[in-house]
Amino acid sequence: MSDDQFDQTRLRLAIQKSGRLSDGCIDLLKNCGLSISRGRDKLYGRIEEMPIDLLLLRDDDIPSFVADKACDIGIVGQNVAEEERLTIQRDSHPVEVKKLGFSRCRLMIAGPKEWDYSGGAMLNGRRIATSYPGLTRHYLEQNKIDATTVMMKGSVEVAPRLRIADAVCDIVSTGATLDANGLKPFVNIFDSQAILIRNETPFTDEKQKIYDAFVKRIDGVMSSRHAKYVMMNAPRDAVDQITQILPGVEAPTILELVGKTDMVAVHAVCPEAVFWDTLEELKQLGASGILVLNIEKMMA
Ligand code: PRT
Ligand code: ZN
Repeated sequence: MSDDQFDQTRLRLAIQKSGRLSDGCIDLLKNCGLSISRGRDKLYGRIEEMPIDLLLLRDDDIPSFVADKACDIGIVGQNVAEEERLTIQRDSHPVEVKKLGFSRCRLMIAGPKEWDYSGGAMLNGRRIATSYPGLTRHYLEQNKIDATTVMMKGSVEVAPRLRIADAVCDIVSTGATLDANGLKPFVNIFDSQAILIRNETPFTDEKQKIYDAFVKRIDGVMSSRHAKYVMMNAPRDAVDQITQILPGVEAPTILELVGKTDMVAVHAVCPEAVFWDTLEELKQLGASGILVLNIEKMMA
């Protein structure tokens, strides 16, 4: 990598090279109005619109790269960040900046379908195969379950069939993988989604400015995800009641309608989802021509 690529005035962001986090990361960057140009080795990229460099890594390496300051920030599953925190000894671990709402999954203890699971005591004396020994042991200790863990890097779901273990503790999304392997989930031990992490050491002023601008763009994308722009015509004397019904709205914009004195146009940004019930209520208050539009970008 050239010196130019390791420019210290640019913020360095680690994302997964390819896998279940990468589409969500690319979409998030795209929605932030950022496009990526990738280096020839495909391990390095550059954001065109902001001074941000990208390192494309295996997800498991992202927390340590951020902890070691090889990268300033990273996007990783909470499961991987927490496993690293529980199993790797270091002076300081990366801190979670915010939840990003994609790559949601659960870490679950699962076992043979024929087990009639009646609680943690059933796991006493059993062996549990997992790629997450830290999180699994933490759960077992918290719940006073006397089971052992068997570390497996992949294909955890085959462990009971091969008699390597009695049960598994693995990531579950739809549950199809467990089902196809004759297993069923017993207990959810950890809810996960993609998170933004950073090294807790203060950045230089220059990097802090880039970081603030980047996080502000992410906030804009996150807050516009459920937000709607609502427009309607409404009786002037119903405006107060309408304002109360619109979720999260404090002060809508009121516009005059040419040639009408008793009716006005009401425009408002609703930060929360607008459901059909709300539209029905608005109609009952005399609103007409109600439009609910998606918002592409928003900045507070
Ligand atoms: O190559 P690299 O090391 O970067 O990637 P990886 O293979 O280790 O991870 P990857 O891309 O599979 O997952 C990255 C992150 O996505 C995980 O750390 C989780 O935070 C999140 N995630 C979300 C998932 C899933 N959903 C998921 N379904 N990670 C893994 N799975 C696997 C799970 O291990 C099991 O094998 O999918 C299977 C279960 O899926 P269902 O739908 O059948 O239940
Ligand atoms: Zn991985």
